[in-house]
Amino acid sequence: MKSSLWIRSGLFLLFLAGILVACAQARNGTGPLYVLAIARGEGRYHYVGLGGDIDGMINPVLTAKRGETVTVTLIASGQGTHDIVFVLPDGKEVKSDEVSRRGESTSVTFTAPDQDTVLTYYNSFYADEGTRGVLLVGDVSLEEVGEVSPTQEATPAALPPQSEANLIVQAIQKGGCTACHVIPGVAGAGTIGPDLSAIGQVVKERLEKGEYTGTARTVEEYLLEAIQTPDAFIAPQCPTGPCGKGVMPPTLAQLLASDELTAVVKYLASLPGGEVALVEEGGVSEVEGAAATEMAPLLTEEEFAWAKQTFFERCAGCHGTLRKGATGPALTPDLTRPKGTVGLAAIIFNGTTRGMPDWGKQGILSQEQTEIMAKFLQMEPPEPPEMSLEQMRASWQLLVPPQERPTSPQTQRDWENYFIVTLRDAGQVAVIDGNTYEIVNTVDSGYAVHITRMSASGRYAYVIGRDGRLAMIDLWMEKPEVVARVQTCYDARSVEVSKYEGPEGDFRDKYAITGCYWPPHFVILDGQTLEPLKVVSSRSYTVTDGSYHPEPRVASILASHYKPEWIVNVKETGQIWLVNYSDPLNPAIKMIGAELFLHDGGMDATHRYFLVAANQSNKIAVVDLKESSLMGIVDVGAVPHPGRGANWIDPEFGPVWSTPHLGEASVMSIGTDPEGHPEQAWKVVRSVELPGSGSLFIKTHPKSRWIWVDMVLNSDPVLARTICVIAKSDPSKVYKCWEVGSYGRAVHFEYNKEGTQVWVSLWGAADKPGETGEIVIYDDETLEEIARILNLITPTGKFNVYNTVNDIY
Ligand code: DHE
Repeated sequence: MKSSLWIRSGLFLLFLAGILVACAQARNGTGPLYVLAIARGEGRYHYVGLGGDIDGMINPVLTAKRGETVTVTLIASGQGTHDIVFVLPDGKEVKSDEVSRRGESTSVTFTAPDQDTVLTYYNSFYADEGTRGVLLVGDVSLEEVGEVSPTQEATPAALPPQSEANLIVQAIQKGGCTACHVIPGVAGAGTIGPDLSAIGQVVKERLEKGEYTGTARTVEEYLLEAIQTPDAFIAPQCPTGPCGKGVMPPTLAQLLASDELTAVVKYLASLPGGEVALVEEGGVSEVEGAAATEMAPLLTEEEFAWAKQTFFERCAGCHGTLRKGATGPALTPDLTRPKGTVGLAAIIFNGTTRGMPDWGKQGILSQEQTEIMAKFLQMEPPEPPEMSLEQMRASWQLLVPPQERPTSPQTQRDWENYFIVTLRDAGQVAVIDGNTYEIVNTVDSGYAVHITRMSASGRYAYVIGRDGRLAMIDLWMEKPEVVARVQTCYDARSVEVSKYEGPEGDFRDKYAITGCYWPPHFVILDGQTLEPLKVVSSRSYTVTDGSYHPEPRVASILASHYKPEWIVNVKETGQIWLVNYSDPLNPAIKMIGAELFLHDGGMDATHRYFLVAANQSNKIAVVDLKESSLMGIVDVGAVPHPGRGANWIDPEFGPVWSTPHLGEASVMSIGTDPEGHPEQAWKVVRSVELPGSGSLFIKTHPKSRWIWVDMVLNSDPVLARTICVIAKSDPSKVYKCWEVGSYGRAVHFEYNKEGTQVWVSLWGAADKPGETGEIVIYDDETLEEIARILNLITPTGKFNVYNTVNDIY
């Protein structure tokens, strides 16, 4: 299975190379063994080093001691016929066999001369194209190359110059700069920060016109300041609107050595114009990029298995299991290979301001692991398996059948004021008494629990893990326990229940539904037992150009109060499905075309309208649940992320629903009252600036004076643990911001049943005793801290029973 998959995905070459590199390692002591592959870039062939110090280098410089046995193995790419020829000092040549078929290999072995010298190697089929390099024997250095033999004269120009050009490209890739910017000569074209194609000229004009307000006097000083203290001056225009504070990571300068920093500044100052020199003289970045598009780096089987699992657990949520992108950008090899291992690893390590977590800085992935992941991302994505209804049934466990459960609440506690708190990295949820703050029970649920929703009566809590495992907890028990379990997919984010009661029937506590990322489907379950009843694929065609999408993931699901319907948001096709559950084995589905990348959303205060973020499209789609129709699509800021949003009455514009953003530092409010305030309906009526971007959640309560908002994914650790409140009476600005703790990230809010207290999670690290995480409880009236529930393992989402049942937010 594995080898056929590899061959299908074109990885046979890597497999072969892996064996050869392994052989090379096994031969240590008998002299160097180098592995070179053939790659094509800029319309020419090149040798590319595989493994060791020459990994990824174009026409690498090889070295050997005097008299050592040198073995060089060549692997064909499947295009053209190739060989490798070494020219000895006496003019004789050591020539390999020809190779042409993809993965075919040949080796040459010879004894290095017993003198300091330089040997040229070249490809006899493409000698004129610069497919050549050198082997340095003994103590000879690269600078001495050039006068040894006529064949070697041409060599230095074809080498990857250890020159400034190389340094610049590598430094820019190390900083992951092209993840956010366009920088000529370096692969990648980010659209978060300004396009730097002419930055030298732009800065010059900016300094002359007096637009600039920092302390720099020259273009170089300006650029250095922009890297070292990015917020000293904010450039006016970014590709998606005005540039924001706190977006460019201040840590970049620490990542670069001083010579790298100087080279990058000098290069940027030379733009436009300097880029020609970079590409032509160095010839490195484009060549490397082009070569890399045909060659993926190597991973051992163990590294591959680790990367595959880690990607699934940590990355697939945003980038898609097949890496076709959604909340995060697509990561298919055509896009990742030009960025190269260094560039990708830098992004993985440092994160980006558009919400990519800084896995390295957080200590979750080591430098070495980020590099393995960077290499994995340049390979074809392995396709995970499907899951049938029969397989789901096989996983189903009815631990306590309905007839054996209590018929009335067995607890004296106010169970409707329980909070079900996700303990993300423990794979558990804590049931916490909202009156006493006692942990009533901690129950095992799925891996990296995502959300909890309550049955319409509130009695049952349904907890979904990222691994698609669903656990159902009976809150009427003295000590709430899991009464049923099932796995409906391998990767899930959403669960909801049937809430409708009306002329079409009473469906309360009858059904549940899970929404899956992989396989892309939703599953209808018996709400009392979790028996899987029906699976429906979400594979379909996009609303934009009608193209087929193989992995349209099911994002948020909400239960309508108007009809026996679930609102199922299909991310990559941009369709909002209204799924009628009155006949769950034969569900009628109304497909409403909305916008690509639907993610999370909630209802307006009347529960008639549903607002959902099409996050990478920077839009909010609005559906009328009474009329089952699309009301509009509203342009908002970069990457809206409302959670379920926040409903409140704006003093000027009436009822509004608000969303913060991942990609910009703002909270935007949309009018939701088409009858009372028709002018404002489905338009952004207000935008409030936050101290930073990276916000995931917002919350309020009808009784509250405040709107609470986090900045959990901000790359600045202080902002990431800071929360802010906006006063409803003066919503033009943030009223107050403060740090929730001295470590971790502050994330997600929930009110108690009375609407008088706000719970905030401080999301720590599971392996840091004392800093694993806590819940901080505030008095909503005074904003004073009331209590802390300490030593919880990575608490994230919290769901109050009463508020979740009644959609209060
Ligand atoms: Fe979530 C809601 C998906 C990352 C905590 N998250 C949702 C929903 C979706 C979703 C589709 C809406 C469910 C619904 O209403 O039916 N989340 C995703 C992702 O794809 C993403 C971006 C990446 C991933 O790999 O999962 C992601 N989410 C996170 C986190 O990193 C958070 C902060 C911590 C965690 O659990 O990993 C996180 N998501 C939450 C929470 C909610 C949520 C707390 C529910 C908010 C609410 O109040 O309803």
